[in-house]
Amino acid sequence: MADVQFLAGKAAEIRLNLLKMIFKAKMGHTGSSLSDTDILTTLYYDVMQLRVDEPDWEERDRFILSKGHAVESYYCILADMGFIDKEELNTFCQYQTRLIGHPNNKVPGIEMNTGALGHGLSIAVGMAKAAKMDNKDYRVFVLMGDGEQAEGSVWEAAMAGAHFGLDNLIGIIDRNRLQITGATEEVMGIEPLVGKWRNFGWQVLEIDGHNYGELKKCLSSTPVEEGKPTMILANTIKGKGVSFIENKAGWHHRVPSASELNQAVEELSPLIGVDIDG
Ligand SMILES: Cc1ncc(C[n+]2csc(CCOP(=O)(O)OP(=O)(O)O)c2C)c(N)n1
Repeated sequence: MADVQFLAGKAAEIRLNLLKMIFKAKMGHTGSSLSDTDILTTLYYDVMQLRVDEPDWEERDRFILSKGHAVESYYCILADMGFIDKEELNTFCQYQTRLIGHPNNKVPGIEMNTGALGHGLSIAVGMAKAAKMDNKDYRVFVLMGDGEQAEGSVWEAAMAGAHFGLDNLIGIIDRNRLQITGATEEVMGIEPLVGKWRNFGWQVLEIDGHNYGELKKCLSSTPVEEGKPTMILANTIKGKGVSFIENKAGWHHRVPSASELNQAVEELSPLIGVDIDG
């Protein structure tokens, strides 16, 4: 179990690493990755049962990054944990790299290729159903964007998850209220989101997606109700952690300049805890 201070320090380190990686590659989804860093950090360092030296361990919890464009936080966590070499982060988006701009399962620790929005939940439903059929205890976590809720296939999967009573399935929505071109509600209205998921037969929890205490408690206390899948609406800030990137749709896939990177380093460095390996 990781304490809250450890998670905060680790998340700051991941944010710093992903910004450096994007700066080097001259491409990436800056705002989207900073948005979900706290959720992924809590999942990977505190909640999920995994074996770094045995990525395909049969009993492992599964994770699907359905908002696959935000792959940078994911790669930086996998590298920090040891699934891949930290040096490999320098190859992000270069010719013939494994670390392309969206998750792919050639990378150890990644279950499934994603990037076209709206597919992750269907994949997760299949995995959770397979666990039930095989009498396995592992859980399946899937992270979606709030803009992604506009994809029709999300709702087919929502029906199936409830229909099959998949209480080993935990969806998380990174609810930063922005998508690629602007406010989610302006591009395609998705409210009332809580009511929609409840009416589709899911247990719905709403939390602060940057509060490690809330994330830890909520992500580890699933299933909330036997026979029902859980959907966690995590309220977040797109670009979280860097003042001039926060809450700006333009930073969805903007790359920081050298001086912007320096400013981000100044803001994030003090947050990296001394007990980083503890
Ligand atoms: C099927 C599909 N349509 C369009 C896109 C292009 N696209 C990439 S990211 C994005 C916005 C996603 O917004 P959101 O789900 O809110 O994620 P955020 O980055 O804000 O966390 C879009 C429309 C895509 N990847 N897949």
